[in-house]
Amino acid sequence: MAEQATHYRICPLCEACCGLEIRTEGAQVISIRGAVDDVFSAGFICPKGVSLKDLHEDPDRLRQPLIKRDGQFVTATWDEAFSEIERRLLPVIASHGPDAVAASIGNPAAHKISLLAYFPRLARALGTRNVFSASTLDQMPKQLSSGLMYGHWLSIPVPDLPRSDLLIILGANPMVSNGSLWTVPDYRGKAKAMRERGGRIVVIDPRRTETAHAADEYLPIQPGGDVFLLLGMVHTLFDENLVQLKHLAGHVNGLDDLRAAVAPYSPERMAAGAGITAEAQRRLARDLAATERASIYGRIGTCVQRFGTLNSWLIDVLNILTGHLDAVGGAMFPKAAAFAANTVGQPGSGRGITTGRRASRVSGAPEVFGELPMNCLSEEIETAGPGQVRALITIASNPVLSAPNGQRLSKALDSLDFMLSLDIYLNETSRHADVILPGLSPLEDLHYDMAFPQLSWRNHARFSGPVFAKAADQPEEWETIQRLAALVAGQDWRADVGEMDDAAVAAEVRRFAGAQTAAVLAHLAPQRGPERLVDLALRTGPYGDQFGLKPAGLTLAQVKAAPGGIDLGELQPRVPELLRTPSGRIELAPPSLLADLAFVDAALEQTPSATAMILIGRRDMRSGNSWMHNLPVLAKGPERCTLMVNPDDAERLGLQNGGTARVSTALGELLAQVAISADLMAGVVSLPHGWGHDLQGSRLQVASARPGVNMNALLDGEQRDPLSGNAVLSGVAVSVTAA
Ligand SMILES: Nc1nc2c(c(=O)[nH]1)N[C@H]1C(S)=C(S)[C@@H](COP(=O)(O)OP(=O)(O)OC[C@H]3O[C@@H](n4cnc5c(=O)[nH]c(N)nc54)[C@H](O)[C@@H]3O)O[C@H]1N2
Ligand SMILES: Nc1nc2c(c(=O)[nH]1)N[C@H]1C(S)=C(S)[C@@H](COP(=O)(O)OP(=O)(O)OC[C@H]3O[C@@H](n4cnc5c(=O)[nH]c(N)nc54)[C@H](O)[C@@H]3O)O[C@H]1N2
Ligand code: SF4
Ligand SMILES: [Mo]
Repeated sequence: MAEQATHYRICPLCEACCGLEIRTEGAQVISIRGAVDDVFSAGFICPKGVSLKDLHEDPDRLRQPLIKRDGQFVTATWDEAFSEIERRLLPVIASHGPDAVAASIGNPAAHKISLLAYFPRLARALGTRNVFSASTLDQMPKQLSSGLMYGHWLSIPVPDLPRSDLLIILGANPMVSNGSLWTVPDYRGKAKAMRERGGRIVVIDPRRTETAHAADEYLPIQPGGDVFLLLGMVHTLFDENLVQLKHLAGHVNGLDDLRAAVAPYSPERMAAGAGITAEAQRRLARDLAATERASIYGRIGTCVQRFGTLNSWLIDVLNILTGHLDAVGGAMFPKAAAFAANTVGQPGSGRGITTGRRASRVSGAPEVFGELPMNCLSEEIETAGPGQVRALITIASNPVLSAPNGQRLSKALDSLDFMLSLDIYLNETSRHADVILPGLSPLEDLHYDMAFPQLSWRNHARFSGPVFAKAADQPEEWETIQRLAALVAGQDWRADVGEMDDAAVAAEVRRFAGAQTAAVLAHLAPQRGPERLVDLALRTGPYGDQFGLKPAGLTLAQVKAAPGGIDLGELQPRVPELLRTPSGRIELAPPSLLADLAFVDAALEQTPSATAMILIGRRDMRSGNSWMHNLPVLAKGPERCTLMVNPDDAERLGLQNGGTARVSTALGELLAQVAISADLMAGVVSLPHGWGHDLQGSRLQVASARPGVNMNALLDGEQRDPLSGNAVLSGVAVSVTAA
């Protein structure tokens, strides 16, 4: 009989980062459960966690490199694949320069230290301005507003739910998404406990979501109307003398500028645009001000809009003006054990952030956080001239489905001189590649979250090792990226990859350790790869042992020795220590944001079309963006790619429950199954994203059997928030008829 074992493993499938207990017998997974002893997630798991078994076993998951020969993919050795990349990619760089190669990095990279920690090395080696990521389909507005206000891109406050008495949720559905820019496993349980002790949750959303059903109050909002609501609320705080900075007094700049800027936006003037009465706006502002432990939290619904950055800013402004930012029970800043820029350098002030250090070639979109808007990728490939993108590297990125107008991108990808995908599937995007290099199964990979402890409901440090050994000849993804970095830099990619890593780490350590470099490296030996980076970051981090200077401090060895992780306690106030603005204060009125208000005035003048329906997005518990529909345990059950329609609209439009609707825009049309639901506000329809698995050339047996439709095929890709470059993915006018 094969040997049985129990493993601890952090789930990489969403931001909740649950600790899982995985029981195995030989090479088989017998069970996957929430790890009860996990200090952070305490036994929580969702259906996706269980699907790690299916993912590990999925026959479609790539285990060997593929090379396209005469239009057909054939399996290849790693050496053959790298030789092909060398043969095809280097001439592009040699003839057309670094900007001719673009890179697109996708959502799973945020969950994989192998990708997240090593991608910067590849980007640097490429030296291209054309770096794109899922961030501009998602949270870039929040990162920009946080950067402008607090001085770093990842200083993002999260609700301190366990100690809160009022939480206002705007454009987020944590009951289904399991939280975003807020790492909060078991939101449901935490919300229930909070309400049982007298706390209140208010949800504002165009759809009465699962989160709204488990809240005390639900308010429908006009899609895209958030900026009006938020301005009306901020206006109310000044108008009714409710501003109380409390502990933040002396730590903010720009209060008078802010007061003047919001003066024109009375709730009465905002009501029509928001679809929320002036009285309700005022009451929300008063409740927030009058409740001692409270906060407002907004997520993707507030970001994927024209005014995403203004929304993200105004949400924090509300928390600041009511004294709830950085206060117990309010919106607080986590203090991560490793990798957080807001824990390094001089506490209390810094260089702040800059944007627009370069611009995209075709549209002139400014660089934000080192990236250009994903919406610009197609035009950069299509438009001839110096700097034209002729080669693309995608890394865990599926923009053909996840970005607007994937049909246009598909055509553009076919015109490239060379395309390389680092991906575990042959799917809608990677089918366009000339070479595909697969990563490991999550069960063969180690795990340490670089990003999410900076967004977590509680401070902690956790690590998990591989459950199964990987195949001997398959590289870890950091090795693949490190080797690629050498290749594009014109170095010998056949050299020892561990030594390449040694050289890169030595250079990084030298930058802060100077003469101590050798001593620091000796402390970290013999570790390599991500483990060495984690140990370095933990030990030099805010709880670290500082290589022996603080003997009780954290090391990776200690974290490894605690299978359920190490708890680092409740969130603590961090202002001014966390600030990295040049002023050393919170910037309440960044000029670029105030300037954007002029466009709010223009938007107020617009009259909505009387006939169009407004399309919004939706997430489903059993999905993860565009790539988990191939896992049988998630794919079973009723059709989930449905068009939700309010009963009155359905009657008016002649739509039947279970019938088919034709949804169209100038760009295209699709046919979707109708699901009539009183949860949706009148005039609004909802479709999930990440579907449309019927494109030729993919290898997704399960997903292609029930492909669903791609809502992003209706979006033109020209609409974005000009400040952050984020795409508009919700609140788009469509025509809906019975089919
Ligand atoms: N099960 C599952 N979980 C996931 C994912 C998944 O695909 N499936 N994806 C993961 C990812 S990558 C992310 S970024 C997170 C996102 O996490 P959340 O932000 O919680 O995601 P959504 O469920 O899309 O919630 C967005 C809400 O905004 C609402 N909305 C749409 N338009 C507007 C608007 O104009 N104004 C307002 N106020 N609300 C609006 C929608 O109705 C929806 O309820 O989820 C993560 N978790
Ligand atoms: N209309 C609409 N569109 C949206 C959204 C929306 O709400 N509405 N949400 C947006 C959001 S929030 C996001 S984050 C983006 C996500 O969009 P993307 O960043 O494109 O991410 P996914 O769709 O999750 O696709 C992930 C890709 O990574 C591959 N992959 C999975 N695991 C691994 C691995 O371990 N290694 C490698 N190398 N590859 C792997 C998968 O096969 C897949 O090709 O979608 C956005 N698109
Ligand atoms: S909530 Fe997210 S992290 Fe937790 S088990 Fe589900 S997919 Fe994994
Ligand atoms: Mo996302």
